[in-house]
Amino acid sequence: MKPVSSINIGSIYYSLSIIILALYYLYENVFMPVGITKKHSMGFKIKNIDIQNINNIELQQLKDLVSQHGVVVIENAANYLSAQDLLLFASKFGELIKLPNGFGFNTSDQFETESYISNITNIDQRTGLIKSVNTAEYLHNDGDFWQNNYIYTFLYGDVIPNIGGNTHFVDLELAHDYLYQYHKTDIFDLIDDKRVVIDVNDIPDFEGSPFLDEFNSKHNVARHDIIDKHIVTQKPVLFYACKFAKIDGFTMDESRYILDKIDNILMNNDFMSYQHEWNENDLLIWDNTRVMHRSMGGYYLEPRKLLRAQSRLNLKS
Ligand SMILES: O=C(O)CCC(=O)C(=O)O
Ligand SMILES: [Fe+2]
Repeated sequence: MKPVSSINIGSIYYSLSIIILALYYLYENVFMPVGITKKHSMGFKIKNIDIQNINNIELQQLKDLVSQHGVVVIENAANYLSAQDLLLFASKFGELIKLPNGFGFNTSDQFETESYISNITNIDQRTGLIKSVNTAEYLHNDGDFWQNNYIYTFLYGDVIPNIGGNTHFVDLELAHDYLYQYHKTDIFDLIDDKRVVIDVNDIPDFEGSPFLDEFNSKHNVARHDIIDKHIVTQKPVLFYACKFAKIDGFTMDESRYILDKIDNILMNNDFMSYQHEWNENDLLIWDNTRVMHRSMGGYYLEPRKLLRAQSRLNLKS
């Protein structure tokens, strides 16, 4: 007869493996819709990387991680990252992108009309007072008005509120797969060969900015395939910019109807989402052709300040 203790250990192992198998089954079959496979998790976390002295090999590894995971989180990126440090880092990925100040966000320098850095904040840069903001609280892709929209955003956590203030991301590869699998006739087939049309002149906060004159002299209205192929992964991805966009060939009402439907699906499917809970000194890097994002608000009058830079990678023609 076996000693009592070995029987117990054996049965504990057995029970544990049953529980693990059951949890895995639940994850794959209940939380993940049938037929959809999660390849990589968004919000892939990296620690201990000296971003101020990054070498070319590490840089390439980071780019690959961003393409695969959509969003990469560098935790405790530095003791403190200044706007200049952030720009230097972002410039190593590609060409820095200048934007008009305004856009609901405060500029780093109130006298500049354009800058490479945006302060995503509710702190009035002149008075220091906190104001209520709800900018960017809907799913969108930064830089959608550029035809060449292969743009990375770099967002650094400077002042983090005690409540709320998370950033929500949606994986556009999984979103594509889900629409294809579960909404083939009512949605996917309607948008399969369609493009969204994005006109920079429609952005209210850019109105009157000299940026527009320069932009209009060099660029046309941007048109993006709604069902696209990612430049690096070569996997199909969804791209609709935001639910307010116009679809080529559809009226504004028709566009709104279909994009609302898609947006609701993306907003209500946790398996394709990642919600980033900010810590001070986090640095997020995301690929705007791979994920959508939005501010989740909910920080009321708690101070919040994130520093943002953008750069365009030079793979797309
Ligand atoms: O405030 C946030 O969480 C996101 C802001 C945003 O959309 C951006 O930085 O592009
Ligand atoms: Fe954004």
